[in-house]
Amino acid sequence: MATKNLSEYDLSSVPSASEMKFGIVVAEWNYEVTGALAQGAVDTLLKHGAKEENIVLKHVPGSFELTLGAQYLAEFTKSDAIIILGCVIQGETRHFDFICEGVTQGITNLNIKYNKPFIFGLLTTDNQQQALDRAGGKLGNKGDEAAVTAIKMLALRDDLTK
Ligand code: DLZ
Repeated sequence: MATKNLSEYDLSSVPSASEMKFGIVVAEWNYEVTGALAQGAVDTLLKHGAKEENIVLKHVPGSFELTLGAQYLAEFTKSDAIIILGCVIQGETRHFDFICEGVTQGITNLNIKYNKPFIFGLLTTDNQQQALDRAGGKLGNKGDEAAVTAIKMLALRDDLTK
């Protein structure tokens, strides 16, 4: 995957997503950023063959709610993989640390509990400009990267279970 630009990758290394089903959960906080992440993720899934009807996109209020939102998608939809998109910007309170730690641990636990990919698409930045740079700006779009990661993880599952 890309290191310098989150949207740069070898197209030929991405399998077809035509038979895959995706859930996407997006935090409404910092929506200028998270909306762009979501658009990037959807566009990338479609680019690699995913069918529109196989993509379920839902919103939650803030990043702290992403874990439960992702669990709802796993429980109540037929999603094979869940893409989790949020943006936490460092402020003057310790909210930043609490939210980041909570979501990171929560997503890790979901991967194990459901034995399916829950993709970490949470931007954790010092300021809004750094976030915009990674949401379709000069450093690409982390939503694109998250979508490619979801496809690759499902392809790995398919390879090992065929
Ligand atoms: C409260 C809060 C703060 C201070 N900052 C952010 C942020 O930068 N990004 C984000 O997604 N959410 C933030 N929130 C909201 C929390 O994630 C959560 O929605 C509330 O604490 C309610 O549980």
